[in-house]
Amino acid sequence: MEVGLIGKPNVGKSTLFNALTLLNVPVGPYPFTTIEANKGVSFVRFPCPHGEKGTPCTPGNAPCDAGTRQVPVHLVDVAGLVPGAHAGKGKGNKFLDDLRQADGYLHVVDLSGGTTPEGVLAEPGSFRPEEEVAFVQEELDLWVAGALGKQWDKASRGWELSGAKLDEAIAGRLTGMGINVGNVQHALRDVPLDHARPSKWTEEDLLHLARDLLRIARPRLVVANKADRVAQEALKDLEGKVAPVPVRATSADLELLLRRAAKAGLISYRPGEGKFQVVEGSRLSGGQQKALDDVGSYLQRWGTTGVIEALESLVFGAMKQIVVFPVEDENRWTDKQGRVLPDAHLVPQGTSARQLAYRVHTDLGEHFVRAIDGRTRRALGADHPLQGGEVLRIVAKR
Ligand SMILES: Nc1nc2c(ncn2[C@@H]2O[C@H](COP(=O)(O)OP(=O)(O)OP(=O)(O)O)[C@@H](O)[C@H]2O)c(=O)[nH]1
Ligand SMILES: [Mg+2]
Repeated sequence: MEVGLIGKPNVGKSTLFNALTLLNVPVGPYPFTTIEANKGVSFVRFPCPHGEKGTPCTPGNAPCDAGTRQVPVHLVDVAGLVPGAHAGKGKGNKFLDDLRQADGYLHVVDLSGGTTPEGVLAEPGSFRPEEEVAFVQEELDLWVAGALGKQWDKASRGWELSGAKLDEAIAGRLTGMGINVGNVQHALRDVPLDHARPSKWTEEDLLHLARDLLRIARPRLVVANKADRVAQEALKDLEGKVAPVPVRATSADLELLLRRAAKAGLISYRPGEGKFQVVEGSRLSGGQQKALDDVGSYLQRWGTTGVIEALESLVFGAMKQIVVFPVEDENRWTDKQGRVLPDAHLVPQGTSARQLAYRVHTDLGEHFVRAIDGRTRRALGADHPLQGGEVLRIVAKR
């Protein structure tokens, strides 16, 4: 699972990336600091079921922090996107190529309105964040419409003559973007078009279809960043204008500061908490003390920095992912080596037991016999839809 950080230049995508991964990629107060995409791993939180067993867990892929599993999510931070990017403006299509693998987007905007559409710093309040939401989305729509409509007349007449399946033919044009037949079928149901005569579809029709395909295949959440520079009314206003797309206010700058101070041992702080404590005996410089005071007053106004909540709302809300715990011993909840609850997997809601088996290992999927619920010990069939937090053993023929 990969999440793409998208948005116009200079809104704080790389700062957010650093805050979420604790990596150290360059950030700067001007457009196009990032050109080559940055990749890293972040975490979303999920309660660990080890307490039910009364034994500590032995995490492999997802560390357990005081009963909370940190489930990994891959992030990609790409170059900023300016109006006309789909046609090559700014860094053009480059960022689009880097986004092909992303399953969902955190769309970062400057809530303070202090950057031009090209990402040049301006007076706060001089630009409207909802306009960024609209133009960035439009660029993505045009990108997909471009791929969809390549030599459309010739191709669509060919399908009509050969009687090709429309959904498969269209999906075939978009596989490089990770859009599948199921997504196309869904979009074809939504958008009223004459399925027997695709050669009659207009450019506008193709744009509609592209727009719908992106909504289906790429859930997104608007990250209203630089919230430390504005009052809360700005968030309410933006929410009203971009609904039903979910919005979260963040200060990536302050979250980065907190996480780095915690890593340096100066403060104790857990991402997502509305407070931090200076570690006894840490010697803070005047500058550090002032920075932490500023964070404190921000937290009083906003509650938290909003950063981890933004990622979690995207993953668990918009992208509808759940966490499951495959084990090899349904009684002890261990793998073959005796490790307790070794793995936590993120899978889409509705994933079946057999689909999970395939994710763990192709062999396990192919030789799937049944699954066993680790709590009730009941057998679960191949089509059983997994539940969030489920602990289960997959039984396969040897
Ligand atoms: N006040 C404030 N400034 C921020 C925040 N997040 C980022 N910035 C600042 O915004 C500027 C741009 O940050 P970057 O992370 O480089 O932005 P970007 O979107 O990756 O920019 P490009 O790579 O050029 O597209 C830097 O000066 C950051 O310190 C925030 O939450 N609050
Ligand atoms: Mg950047």
